[in-house]
Amino acid sequence: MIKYTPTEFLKKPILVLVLFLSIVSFSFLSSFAQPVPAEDENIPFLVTFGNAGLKSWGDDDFCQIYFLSVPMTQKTPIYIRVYDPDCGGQFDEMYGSDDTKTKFSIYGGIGAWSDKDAQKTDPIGNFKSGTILDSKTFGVDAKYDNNWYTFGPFNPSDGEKMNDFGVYYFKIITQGIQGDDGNLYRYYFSSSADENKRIEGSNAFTYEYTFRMPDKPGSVCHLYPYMTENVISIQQYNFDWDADGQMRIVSYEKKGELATLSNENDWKNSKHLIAKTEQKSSLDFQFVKSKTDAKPNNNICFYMTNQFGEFLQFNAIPIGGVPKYKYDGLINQMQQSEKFNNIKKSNSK
Ligand SMILES: [Ca+2]
Ligand SMILES: [Ca+2]
Ligand SMILES: [Ca+2]
Ligand SMILES: [Ca+2]
Repeated sequence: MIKYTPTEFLKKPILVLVLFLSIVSFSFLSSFAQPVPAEDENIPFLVTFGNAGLKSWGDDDFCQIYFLSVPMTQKTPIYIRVYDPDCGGQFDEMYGSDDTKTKFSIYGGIGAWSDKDAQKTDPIGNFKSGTILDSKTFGVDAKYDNNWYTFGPFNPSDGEKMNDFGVYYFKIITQGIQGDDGNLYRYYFSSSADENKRIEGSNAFTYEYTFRMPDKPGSVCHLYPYMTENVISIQQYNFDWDADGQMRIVSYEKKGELATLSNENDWKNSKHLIAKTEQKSSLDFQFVKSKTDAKPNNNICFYMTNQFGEFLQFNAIPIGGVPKYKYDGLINQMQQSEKFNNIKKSNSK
């Protein structure tokens, strides 16, 4: 038998506690990391085509708009990092010559978000509202192929001040201004210029997603629209799904309510009722890729409105956490206890 001195014995539980706490804090940190799309969404890339692209390739308007919220408590500069901003080389969806130019523009100041035109899904009217802070156009560029470009530093107060929410909002507009190719890219909103470090308490959201589905059959992607307390029904709109499986809604009340699907180069929509118990939480809107007839390179657009026709926000980090169907925990518990009872029975034989 191993014998411990009293101090060694004391150290043991402390070590275990330290280990436990570091695991907990690591998983806490990683779940709050800020890649966009977020890890939980399981979306490999955002996509924006050049404005000469065919809509049947899956981008309806050659424009993607994102907002970044930075808490007022953030005192050090922030950076907006783009992975693979070029269009060519790895990842991108090329047709004919490499002729596509993609413009990334960062906005802050008054109106960046609060202008109503900024909160719509079509790039019309004054959607470039606010103050432009920086902008860069990328074509084919080996330097940024499979690599990061960093915008910034920006002072948090360069964003639009939202006193009610205690945050500053930044807007990132990505537009395909030339060519017909699909630019695939991702963001990371960082507190560091040359590495991906989360900005504590920040989040990112958009009103319309244009993204690439994973190629792997059976993959599930997730979007997390937030249901405010006045939402009693939603209408989901999807474009160019290409008969690539199913879309379903999971929430406290819904175990996988099916949504109406688009096919090639069309929009489809369906209405879904929202119960009181689903308000003030996020929905888990799932895109379930076909297992038997998976479509490669599938790009889709997606947005959602409430019963007033207002566009809903999709948050990279779901507000209130990832929603779960009300009986799922219970079913799990029942299965666990059944397993336990079976083990007990077989042991007692
Ligand atoms: Ca590339
Ligand atoms: Ca081309
Ligand atoms: Ca790219
Ligand atoms: Ca498509």
